[in-house]
Amino acid sequence: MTEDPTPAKPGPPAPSRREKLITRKQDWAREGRLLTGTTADPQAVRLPPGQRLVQDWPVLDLGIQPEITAAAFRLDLDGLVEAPVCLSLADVLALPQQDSRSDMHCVTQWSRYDNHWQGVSARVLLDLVRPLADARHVILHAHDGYTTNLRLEQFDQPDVFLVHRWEGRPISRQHGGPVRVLVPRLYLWKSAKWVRRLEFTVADRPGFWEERGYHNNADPWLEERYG
Ligand SMILES: Nc1nc2c(c(=O)[nH]1)N[C@H]1C(S)=C(S)[C@@H](COP(=O)(O)O)O[C@H]1N2
Ligand SMILES: [Mo]
Repeated sequence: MTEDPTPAKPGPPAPSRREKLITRKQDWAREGRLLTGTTADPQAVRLPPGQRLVQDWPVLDLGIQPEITAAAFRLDLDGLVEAPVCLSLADVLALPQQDSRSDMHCVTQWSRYDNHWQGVSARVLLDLVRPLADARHVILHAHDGYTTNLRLEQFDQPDVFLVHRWEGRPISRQHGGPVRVLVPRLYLWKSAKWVRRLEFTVADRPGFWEERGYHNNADPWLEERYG
């Protein structure tokens, strides 16, 4: 027997972990995974339909976990605002701080109760930059290229924060430290980790998962997982 002298043609490169994760989550959206077909009243039911409680805090992202040092951290708030600002970490810490307790709900099914946060309320940020009358949306941009979109009234809520501490400790790099956004009454993909910019706009602009089959509004009690 002789060996075939022609080397095997190289196939397409194997999909990366990131591509696999994106494909899997797009498949879930197409299949309507986890949908129970029910809704619940958040005043009456703490655990949204189809969710399961966990004790630990899972890590979910696209696999790039940028290291943002305290010295390098900058957050731009700009677009349709009267007073755009670029905040350093010291600037963020010099704004009024608040403690908050809230639950988290991830579209991959886990929910985690009673997280203790410390940070700056979205309302403090709104008072600082003063959105113009035609501002309707806030686009969140992150250091890993991730984006997500909120309506201004979803951002303008008492439990929405720029957070830098969880359970009394600085938020770890894997969970989006030094500073991430927290929007606890929406699925957690709306809470950008490693936030870099909050852009106020007149037009809506679907973010990374919203463009890939995930719901624009993302209310867990209405099972707005996909759409
Ligand atoms: N910058 C950035 N923020 C992100 C993501 C991401 O990939 N990049 N993933 C989102 C998704 S899909 C989820 S479920 C939560 C997970 O946050 P955690 O890893 O702290 O649990 O972060 C959200 N924010
Ligand atoms: Mo997610």
